[in-house]
Amino acid sequence: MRRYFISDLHLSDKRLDLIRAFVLLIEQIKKTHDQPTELYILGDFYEAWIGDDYKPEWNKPIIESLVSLNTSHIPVFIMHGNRDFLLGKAWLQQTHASLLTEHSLVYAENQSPILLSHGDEYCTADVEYQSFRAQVRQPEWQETVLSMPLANRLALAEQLRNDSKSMSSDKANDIMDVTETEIINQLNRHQCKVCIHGHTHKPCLHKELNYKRLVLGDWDQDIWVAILEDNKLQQYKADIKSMNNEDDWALSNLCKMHS
Ligand code: OKV
Ligand code: MN
Repeated sequence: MRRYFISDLHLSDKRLDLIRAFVLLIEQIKKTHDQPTELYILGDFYEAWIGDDYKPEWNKPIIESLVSLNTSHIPVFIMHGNRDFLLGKAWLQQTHASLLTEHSLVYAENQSPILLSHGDEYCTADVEYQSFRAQVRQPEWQETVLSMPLANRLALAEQLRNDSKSMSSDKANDIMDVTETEIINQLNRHQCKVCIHGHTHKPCLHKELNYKRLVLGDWDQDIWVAILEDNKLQQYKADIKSMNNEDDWALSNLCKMHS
């Protein structure tokens, strides 16, 4: 069994190079499909998803790639992040992806389960953010927003994005990171020894005494992908320029981040 984990791609029309990199990655996942394979997207797949009725041209290759995985019998699982919490049933139906809840477990062979999350729920030191998060995750708030015209939603998302940019420049770096004890609590609650999340844009494999925490990188100058195979979990990266320049970019061009 081979499982791929990606997070924080932030796909949008502003980064067609990232969209191309995603399409190339999917092509490679299909080409090397020699055993049961799954793809896990741990949130913030899009830079800002404003509703499933938003159907921009740039999203077509992305949807096609996801559909092609389903056709190739590679299940896709996706989780909401803080920028794409409006991904809904229509999008899931169109892509044939399955929605994962906040704390999902993946059962690797002969191992305790692995805890999956986006990661923002662990940033509890940022009290202001947690209340914002609670608000935008309310079904009533989401219904109100989804009833607005697309143009207004686009503007709202842009405004919130700018609010966040000016706020985060005031916030200390540690406030914006996860609170380790929150993670330990969730690991204990689910009897896991390993977790994978994104969100913080601080890619790393933290090896603690009793557990491991793999933090996926965000897609920007490099793309990041973690692979779980034969009970081994490893994060890889590739630089986006080399991906977009090469005609035949292959998974073998991925570079190990840490062991
Ligand atoms: C994070 C905070 C913004 C605090 C909005 C659709 C919708 C995406 C969005 C884009 C911006 C959140 C989600 C962010 C934290 C803020 C503002 C205040 C207190 C929509 C898709 F609904 F409006 F249509 N946004 N982001 N804030 O940059 O992550 O922490 S954000
Ligand atoms: Mn995030």
